[in-house]
Amino acid sequence: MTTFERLIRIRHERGAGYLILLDPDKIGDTDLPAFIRTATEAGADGFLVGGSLMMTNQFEHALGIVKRNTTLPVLIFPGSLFQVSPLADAILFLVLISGRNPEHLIGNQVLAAPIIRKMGLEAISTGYMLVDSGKTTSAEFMSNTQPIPPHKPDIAVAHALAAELIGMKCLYLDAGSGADAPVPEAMIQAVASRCGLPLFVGGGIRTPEDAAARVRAGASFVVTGTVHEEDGEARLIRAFAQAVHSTKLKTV
Ligand code: 1GP
Repeated sequence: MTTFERLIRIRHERGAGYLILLDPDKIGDTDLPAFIRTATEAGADGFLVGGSLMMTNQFEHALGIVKRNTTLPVLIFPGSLFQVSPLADAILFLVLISGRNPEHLIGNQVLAAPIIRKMGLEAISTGYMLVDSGKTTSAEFMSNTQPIPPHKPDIAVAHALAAELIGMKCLYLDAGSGADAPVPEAMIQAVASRCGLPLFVGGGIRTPEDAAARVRAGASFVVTGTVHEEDGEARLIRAFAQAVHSTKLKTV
């Protein structure tokens, strides 16, 4: 079974999946092996590893630790071309469709594709959309793109449909790591109801209630990162996992 199929099965069996993002730059003094084991036992469904900016050379090292301490899917969430490694189960092959920067639409993909193929790494084609949250996030600054205005769900829908028609496998709506506010429910609802692709939602999700609201609106996978840098306790991870797994999609 491919990693993508594993993710789809998780979503099917649990209603929605709960993924934890680890930014190797921000792990700092965290006891990473212990955190990964705790998160695995507490009900997370997988891990994303990556960041918009790498200030350390810890990427592959961190990836190896994550892989050695969990049997859950481990995916690269690449912030740059430097974040490619055969140690992961798969890579979200991001196309920054919300932007108009050719490097993030095709340039970097052309550079990375031969290496990814050579590594035998599974690539999951992902239409990636940045959504404005009021303050400039690292992803927005580093990608030199303009995010989608949060009160314009139709713009997100049109981008999502384009990704679907092009043949991408999934979508990611991201307010950016550490965003002041998560992606609005109305935008998630609009995209999920008009487009059939699995939908990752992340950025600025700080409470289990925030996560549940995103599942209710139609998120297939909820991603949290920053909150665990502040509180790495099992209790919080369990609360997020429970909120994601027990919430049902709201049908209108
Ligand atoms: C960012 O979606 C991820 O790309 C996670 O965001 O760090 O704000 O949880 P946070």
